[in-house]
Amino acid sequence: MKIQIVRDVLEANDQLADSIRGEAKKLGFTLINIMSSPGSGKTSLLESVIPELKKKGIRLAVIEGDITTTADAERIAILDIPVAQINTEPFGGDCHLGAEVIIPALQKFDLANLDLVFIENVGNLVCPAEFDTGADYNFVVISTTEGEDKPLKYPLMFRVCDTAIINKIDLLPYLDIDINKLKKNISQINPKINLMSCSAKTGENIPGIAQFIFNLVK
Ligand SMILES: Nc1nc2c(ncn2[C@@H]2O[C@H](COP(=O)(O)OP(=O)(O)OP(=O)(O)O)[C@@H](O)[C@H]2O)c(=O)[nH]1
Ligand SMILES: [Mg+2]
Repeated sequence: MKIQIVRDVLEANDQLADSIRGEAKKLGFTLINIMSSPGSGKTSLLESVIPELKKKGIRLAVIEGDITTTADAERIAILDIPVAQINTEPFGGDCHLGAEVIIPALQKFDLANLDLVFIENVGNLVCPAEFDTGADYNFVVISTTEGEDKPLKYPLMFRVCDTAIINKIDLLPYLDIDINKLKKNISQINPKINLMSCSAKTGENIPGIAQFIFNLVK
């Protein structure tokens, strides 16, 4: 008898993540995983970008990941799209979403009739970067209030992401941050990353970000 040993948790996660990407390809939907520190504006970005995507005819749904509460899911449900909440507290309060929790969340949706599913990961700039969710694209949101040095101090997040969105640019007049230095630090960690900036509050550059996401949809 041959016994297969799964070498580690990350290897098991990677296998599940690949199966999610295979299913998304087969069914024809795109999966985008949005990560950031707590409070950088992931939900706010979704709230501003989703109406634009709906206007373009995109059929979408959102998976919300939080340690506890359904607060973000309730904010998204107002936009009249399907939303599934994952709370990690019942299984140890994980600070990230692994592929094994994305699978049952996806099963709550009518996937054959969706073009795009967003994952809002647990607010954390470290752990979510280590676990492949099965997403086709990974986005990091970083707000102007976090300082220029975060890409250098938390490099893995910026390495695994295809796209970085600098949010809260409406606050620039009130902050000491040098946005060009922040952009330079992001590009230093990942020269290939797509770099955009916006204000989810005022709507500045939101149409451009919606168009960018529209172009990623299969
Ligand atoms: N001034 C300003 N405030 C913003 C902007 N985007 C979000 N906020 C505020 O920042 C706070 C956090 O925003 P959320 O969208 O809840 O952030 P989040 O990343 O989803 O937070 P978690 O899910 O808890 O990690 C809220 O008070 C928002 O109103 C922005 O562009 N400008
Ligand atoms: Mg949120």
